[in-house]
Amino acid sequence: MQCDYSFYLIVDDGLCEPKDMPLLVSNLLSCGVTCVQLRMKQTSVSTIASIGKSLLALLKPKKIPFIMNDHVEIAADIQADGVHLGQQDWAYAKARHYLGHDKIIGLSIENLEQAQVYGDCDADYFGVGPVFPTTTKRDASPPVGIAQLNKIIHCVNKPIVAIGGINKNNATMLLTLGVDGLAFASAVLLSPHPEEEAKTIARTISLYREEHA
Ligand code: TZP
Ligand code: MG
Repeated sequence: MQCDYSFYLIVDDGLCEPKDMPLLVSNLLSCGVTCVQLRMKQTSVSTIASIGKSLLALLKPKKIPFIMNDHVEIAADIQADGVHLGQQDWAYAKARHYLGHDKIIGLSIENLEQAQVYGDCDADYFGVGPVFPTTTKRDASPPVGIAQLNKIIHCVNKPIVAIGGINKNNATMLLTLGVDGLAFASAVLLSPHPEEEAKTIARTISLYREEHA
């Protein structure tokens, strides 16, 4: 499935109450978000499935892909557009076999060695990070940093989404480096004005794209 990863919003239950997620996402639908991941680390499986269904119902009419973090079976059950898998989650080949080739599968890449190991697999994208320090992911590996991210970009032939500590101030620098997408969690979810923040981020990305079309 084709996906525009440029403004990849992560809706995380460490930053937003599950019951508030549908309204949050609904408010952000017209603010330039291009894909949405639901990341639930402290919520029951039944609630994850029901919030996932609600978000999917909002996103589908707007043709914004919905990606489920970790939970391959829930993703299949609710017909999400894809899953995002970390190094500790389902093995990539098992998830691909389970979901088939029509679904998006993203893999977390934490360093250059992992990029080299997984570089040839047919995952749809790599989520590389944390690029910068972040408190959103509690068990985050050491920050990748700009120099290592640059090496990863040059050794991998698939879309790269930068994740971890991304905000409107470092977005243009990362796009200039050559990433295809930017993942934002706290920058949007913890903003006092999430819609304004999302619009500013979307404008920053559009401006970069127009200047480099
Ligand atoms: N994986 C690597 S860093 C991260 C995840 C899920 C958290 C990103 O959140 P934030 O708030 O945008 O740094
Ligand atoms: Mg995971």
